[in-house]
Amino acid sequence: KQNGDNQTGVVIKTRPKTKKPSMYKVLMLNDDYTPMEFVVHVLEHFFNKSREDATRIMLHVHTRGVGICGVYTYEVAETKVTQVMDLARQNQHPLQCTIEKD
Ligand code: NFA
Repeated sequence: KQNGDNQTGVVIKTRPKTKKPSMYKVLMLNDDYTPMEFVVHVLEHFFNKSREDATRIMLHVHTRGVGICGVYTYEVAETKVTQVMDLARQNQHPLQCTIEKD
């Protein structure tokens, strides 16, 4: 199919078949052991948050139990979860992140 007049005077329009990707929230879970400063560092380093936003999100997770680090395409979200959990494990912190469809 093409756009435009196809000999009949009838104009058929096609839409581009591009689709917006599904988006996924990266959630962070509270625990009793991961230092607050480590969580703030993670939010600054992997989720590009300012120190102020990182501190706000960390305190939200600390008090509410769960919070949103950011919203990304699946592959980016998965990569961030892996990076965060790898760094946490290296530092022997139990910090957990998960992905949830937006
Ligand atoms: N609850 C942790 C503490 O008191 C801090 C923390 C915040 C851990 C957010 C995980 C996520 N040290």
